Amino acid sequence: MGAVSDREENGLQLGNELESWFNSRAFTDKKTVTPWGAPILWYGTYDPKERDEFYKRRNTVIGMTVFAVARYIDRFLKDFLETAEKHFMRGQRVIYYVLVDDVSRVPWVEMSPGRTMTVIRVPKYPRWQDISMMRMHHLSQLIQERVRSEVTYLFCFDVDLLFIGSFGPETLGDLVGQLQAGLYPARVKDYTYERRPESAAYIAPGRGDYYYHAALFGGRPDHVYNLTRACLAGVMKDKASGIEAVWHEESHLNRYFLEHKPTKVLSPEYCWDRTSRSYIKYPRVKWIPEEYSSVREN
Ligand code: UD2
Repeated sequence: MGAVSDREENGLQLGNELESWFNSRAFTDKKTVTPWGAPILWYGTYDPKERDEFYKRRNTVIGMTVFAVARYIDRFLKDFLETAEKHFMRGQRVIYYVLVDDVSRVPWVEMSPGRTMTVIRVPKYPRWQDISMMRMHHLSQLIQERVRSEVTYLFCFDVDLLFIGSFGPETLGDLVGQLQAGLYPARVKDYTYERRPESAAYIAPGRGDYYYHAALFGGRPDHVYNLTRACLAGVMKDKASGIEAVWHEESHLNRYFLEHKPTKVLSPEYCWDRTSRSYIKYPRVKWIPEEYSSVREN
């Protein structure tokens, strides 16, 4: 699909580009760079003013997808969108792609100038597991049909989240993964990867870098497209083999990121599970406490 990476676009190497606004030496008590040289973003690793200057010079449009199917529309969507309007890419051009099974129940949310919302109808699968996993199918279709020609970067979010702090353009990159708060830091052997070799999401013991969270991922549309296609292929292969990965599409996402390393990694501050930890200084998004019995239909 011929993407131009951040590095190629700027004519710079990753390290050089980051030196302009990313400080990899900000902390000694937490990792700021992955073993393959991608930045791990924490509050304090960048200067927001320099970051804003850096992105102002680019004509960037940021897309964001969120699915709300069945009871998730009434329970989560309004708060999610209202808090995103306060904190997600403030001052940037944003297109929200809201995927729902009932268009008539999408709440009205006032948008700031330069920000628009598009509502797309998706089917309601009978099982919540399929509602969650088949997002990979609908995402890949949406990227192919319109997102590729409409935005520069795309983020894909779960809906049972609230934005509580600035989620800004420092997070933009070719392929962006999020460290799952509950498994950071953790030993590789404790990551909850799919361990059954029959599954397409299988990761062998001893392998793995981090445990990534499927509640949020992103990148340039063509990279996100490749990710969604690969995860969907894994889900469908598993269905044909009569197996379902332990953490559904999240297991397939972890397998994908093992083989296609993210170029930018978001620390647990960017999707926080509300547990108090000394290294969480500035949470940006928090999960709403689980209410599975009241929101899931099976
Ligand atoms: C976790 C992950 C999620 C996914 C899932 C797979 C978190 C915060 N999220 O979510 O990314 O990997 O595990 O097991 O840990 N949805 C609906 N209607 C439904 C069911 C799901 O709209 O009836 C959508 C909605 O956008 C929701 C997402 O699918 O946020 C994931 O479902 P979930 O939040 O119920 O699953 P959860 O919290 O176990």
